[in-house]
Amino acid sequence: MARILITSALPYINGIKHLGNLVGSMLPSDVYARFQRQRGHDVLFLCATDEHGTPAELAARSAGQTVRDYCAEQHDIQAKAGKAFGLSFDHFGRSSNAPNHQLTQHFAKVLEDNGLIEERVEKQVYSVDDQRFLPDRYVEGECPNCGYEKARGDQCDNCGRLLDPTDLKNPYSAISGSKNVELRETRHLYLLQAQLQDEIAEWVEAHPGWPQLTKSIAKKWLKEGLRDRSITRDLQWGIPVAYEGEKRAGFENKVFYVWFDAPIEYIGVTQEWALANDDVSDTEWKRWWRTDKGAEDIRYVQVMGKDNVAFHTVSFPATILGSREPWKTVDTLKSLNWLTWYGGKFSTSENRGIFMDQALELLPPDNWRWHLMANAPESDDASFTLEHFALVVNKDLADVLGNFVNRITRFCKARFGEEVPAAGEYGEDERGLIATLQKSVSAYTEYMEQMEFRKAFAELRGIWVAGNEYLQVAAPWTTIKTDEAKAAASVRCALNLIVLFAVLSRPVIPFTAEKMFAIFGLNDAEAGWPDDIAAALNRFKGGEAFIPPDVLFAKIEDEQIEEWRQKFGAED
Ligand code: B3M
Ligand code: ZN
Repeated sequence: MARILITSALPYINGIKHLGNLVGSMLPSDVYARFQRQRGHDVLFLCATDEHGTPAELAARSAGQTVRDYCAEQHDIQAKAGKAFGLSFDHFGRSSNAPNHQLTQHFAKVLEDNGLIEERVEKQVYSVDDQRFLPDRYVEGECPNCGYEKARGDQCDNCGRLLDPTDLKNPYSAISGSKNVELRETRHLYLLQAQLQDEIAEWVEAHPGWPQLTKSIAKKWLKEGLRDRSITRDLQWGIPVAYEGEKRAGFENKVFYVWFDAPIEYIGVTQEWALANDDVSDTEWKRWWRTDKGAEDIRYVQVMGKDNVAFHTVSFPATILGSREPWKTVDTLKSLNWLTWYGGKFSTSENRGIFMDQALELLPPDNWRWHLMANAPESDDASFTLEHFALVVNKDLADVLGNFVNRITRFCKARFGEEVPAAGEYGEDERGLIATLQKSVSAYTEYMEQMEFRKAFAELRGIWVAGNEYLQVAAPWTTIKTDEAKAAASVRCALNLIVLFAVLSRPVIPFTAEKMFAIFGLNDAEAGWPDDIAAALNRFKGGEAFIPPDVLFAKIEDEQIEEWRQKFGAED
């Protein structure tokens, strides 16, 4: 049994997440965590809301709430949506909670002790009318790259270029719209990343097994050369620049930059999890994070969208390695491309795309989970369309899996009663099926281990199809006329297949798996992972009671697609 720590990138607090965010980190990490738990490993799966920075302040302002209330409310909304989607976090924390404050201040202190932090005076945009500095998104203006007029201080939404607020032409305040802005000197802490270049390059080299996308992004940043970066901001909301309770002189009105504290929350949420389990000893969370306290044999897996990779392969390692303390670093870093909405951006303000809460008003979570994972944006960006979604749900879930389960349970009930039939022996057809499944289950398992989700779920779909093909050939509805024992054996085999399918499908469609187990009065929590397919298909020997389920998956009709297209801004 291995110990596996899994973290999903932390969803930002400024509103409920869309399907693209979901499949970018939270859902694939959940599927993987569920898989590894079923394999019998000791899994700790964590996530939290990322709550600091200017987007949180701006969103709170436009909602007419204090940022503290706004974050508390949005955290609960996201926690509830995650739960409804079956995201099986062992804890869902908040980057604004106390553990992250202590840890972030601790890291800054040791980095400074190690000579890796320096105060520098720089020029920042200051709004005379608002009487404050305008960091990051608090300032907007014309993009120096493409000329877009509403570029934000940290990034241009039109061309994607990362910006510094001082780069903008004709800048104005995002708070008041005032153009009465000027450059003023302000003091900030800089993390001297350039000094860590070789060390981080070496650390990246030590992970040859990272997926291609992860490696290429890390290498691109290293090649450009690491630049020292400012880790403080002139803001109120955030983690105060203080060491051991004392605010740092000259930094009373400043906080740490959100991208400095957000990854540290991976450690913070581990403490939150321990505290939520009444563990105040500091031993348990350290067993997952400190290599001098039992974490040396942890396998640490991070999952994130591609835009977050640089922060996890370069910036966060700079914090961790620069601390010169024995912290655990990531072993496997799975990154995903974008899921687009009909080739474009999901957008709340422009009403384009489906968000997590809306999705669940339309259909149960497993429909989304299956489609998103079976079509995950792994090798490239992928476009979500309602037409393709309906096609996949109708074919894979309704016609293949759902139909198999309904057909065989109903047939058995009608001809043999609500009990697994005991008569007959497995023959040629069953042996052939077992041999086929033995191969495809091991391929499926291997792809899941590698977190190659598209390939894994193509394999799983193939397993369901093999079940249908078996039933087509064994045709108990025909054989029953001439050889009742043979028909009984194939019905028994097919009923056993339902449980095998439930076990294998559970990481991706847990709610449906639970229903499939319930057909036989089984508890899904006892699901392990099958090594021996012959044994799995001999689980029920006959006499076990069952209850045919209601239809597992309803088909999506054309009228529904049309209605949703209108409602969610679909365009070809
Ligand atoms: N909050 C993802 C985003 O909003 C960002 C991830 C933080 S992971 C430490 O783009
Ligand atoms: Zn631009």
